[in-house]
Amino acid sequence: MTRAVLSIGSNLGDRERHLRQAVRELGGSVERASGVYETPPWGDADQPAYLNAVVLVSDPAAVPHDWLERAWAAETAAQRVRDPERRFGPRTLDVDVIAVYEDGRPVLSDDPELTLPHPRAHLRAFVLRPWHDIEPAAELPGHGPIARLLADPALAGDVAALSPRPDLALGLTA
Ligand code: PH2
Ligand code: MG
Ligand code: MG
Repeated sequence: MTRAVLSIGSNLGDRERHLRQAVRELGGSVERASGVYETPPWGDADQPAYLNAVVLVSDPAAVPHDWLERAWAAETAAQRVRDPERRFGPRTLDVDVIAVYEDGRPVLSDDPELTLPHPRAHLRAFVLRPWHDIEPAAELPGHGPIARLLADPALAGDVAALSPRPDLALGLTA
């Protein structure tokens, strides 16, 4: 039995459709989807704004690596084209595995393909805020409660820059 926290984002094409498609691709494993936020691009500034959300998934049969494969499958289904020159560049759909729990315990991994928890999640307001909305008591393994991470003054500017988009619900919202 594994549970996972997935971050989904899109900043190319029909962004809302790509996020909805990600939820559809993840199918019956989806337990909850957060609301959608419009977020300024992190990393390369010269790209369009993102829509971001967080999805909680679980599957009695899935091993941790399965979530990475399902993330890639969803990205491929959204016709994502990878630009090896631009690691943080624009994309139709990005599905990142933020944390995985196996039988309730956090999975830690330094596999470069699937580093767990996600090595930059604690710095990303566009991950922490929607996750906190649907799981307020959650902890990011190794970093403590996400409520505390979100309250860090270093993140205040990024948190303030997130705009909720209640017009774009993905379904299964808490
Ligand atoms: N994803 C990136 C790079 N920058 N910025 C925002 N706001 N949201 C994202 O999902 C995002 C980003 C590469 O994964
Ligand atoms: Mg990403
Ligand atoms: Mg990614």
